[in-house]
Amino acid sequence: MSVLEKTRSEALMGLEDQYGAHNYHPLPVVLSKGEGVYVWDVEGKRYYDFLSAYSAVNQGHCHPAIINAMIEQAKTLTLTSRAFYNDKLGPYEEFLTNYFGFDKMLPMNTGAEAVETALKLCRKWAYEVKGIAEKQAEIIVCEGNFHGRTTTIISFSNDEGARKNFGPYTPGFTKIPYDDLNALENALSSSKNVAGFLVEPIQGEAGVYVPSEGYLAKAKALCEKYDVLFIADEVQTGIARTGKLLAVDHENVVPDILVLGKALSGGVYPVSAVLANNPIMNVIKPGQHGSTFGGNPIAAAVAIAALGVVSDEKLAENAEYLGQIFREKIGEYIKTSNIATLVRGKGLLNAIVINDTEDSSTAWDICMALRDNGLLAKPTHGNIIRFAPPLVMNEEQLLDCVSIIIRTLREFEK
Ligand code: IF1
Repeated sequence: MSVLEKTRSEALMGLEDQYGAHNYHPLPVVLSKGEGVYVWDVEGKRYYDFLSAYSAVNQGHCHPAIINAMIEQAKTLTLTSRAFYNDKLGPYEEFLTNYFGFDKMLPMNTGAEAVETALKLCRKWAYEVKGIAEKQAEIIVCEGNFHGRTTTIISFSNDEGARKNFGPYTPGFTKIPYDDLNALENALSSSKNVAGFLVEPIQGEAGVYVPSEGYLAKAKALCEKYDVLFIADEVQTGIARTGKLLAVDHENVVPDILVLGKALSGGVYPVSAVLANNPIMNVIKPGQHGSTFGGNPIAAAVAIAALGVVSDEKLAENAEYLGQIFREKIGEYIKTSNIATLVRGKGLLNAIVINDTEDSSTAWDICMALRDNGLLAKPTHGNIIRFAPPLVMNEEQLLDCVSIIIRTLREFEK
């Protein structure tokens, strides 16, 4: 790396520092190219990407089938708004609802917008179908949740960083511990006004926290018992990440409302969607919800191509297979390690717990060393590192990555 080139990285980080809001603290690496499981920095150094843009790039960077679909559509028609029909939205809606097995979908752009859509849909259903009295609807959420950054969504977060001084907060949410069926049944039975239960099948931000086996299926059954909508936020866990198309598929759960984002577009374009059956989706009438960009022709073309890649390249099966190997190999290493204490996850959504306190910088320091060794990952807390490579990885690449990770962790053995 020449002195001149090094200055380029620093100059670019300096621009962000000077002209950009300081709402992030990125790992110091400036990327300028991506292909498959790899990204390159401006100095030309290649890395394995073990974040996949928080599980948006499941199909790998710049997948040609998705990029071509986007380019072709971009040359033809980009945006009509929903004031008019366009020739891509209907076929996309048909494709998506068949793909996931629901009557209808509602297209949005970002994950947070899709979560907001699900919450609005749930409340409206509660008043108009379930018969809850005006303004009384409650939605149960879980401690440690992450569902996005809007004022309503952060109202029910318990991450102080995400919440503090952004109030007043939106009422109507009841928080219960995650992975606790007794708490769920208590909350369901103690009020007639419960409209929905919003849950991540695996809590990502909390540190890839996988609930006990059977939790999701039993939670769904409880929701049915109390006539409450089970809302699955699969923005991060969906689209093959955990070794099934959806994480709820591991327990054969069909949510009442399914929330998708991120890898719905392969990370190429902001595309999100909410899926539900007619008795729920039909409560939304013209003028009651929408978005300028939601359902635009580029998004439609990109999402169809992105889901095509998931099926054609059997990404769920690959994630399942490689995830087993990852946890087995890292698990073996952990037996003899005093720096790593635990590996957990499903498919290729995994985390390693580091033997230090939550407020330590050890996980960050390890991520810096991983960067130097050619692999990019990000801590989710001071002592947890998330490992989520693109699902197009092959076994040889995964084993190479495992050896980089173990070699790096060994540098931190005391
Ligand atoms: C950031 C975390 C991941 C999500 C679930 C909705 C959304 C997300 C389950 C909102 C978004 C992101 C956003 C990103 C960090 C990231 C994240 F660490 F914060 F928790 F992935 F693990 N539901 N998750 O995970 O989707 O509006 O962002 O499209 O920088 O905030 P969005």
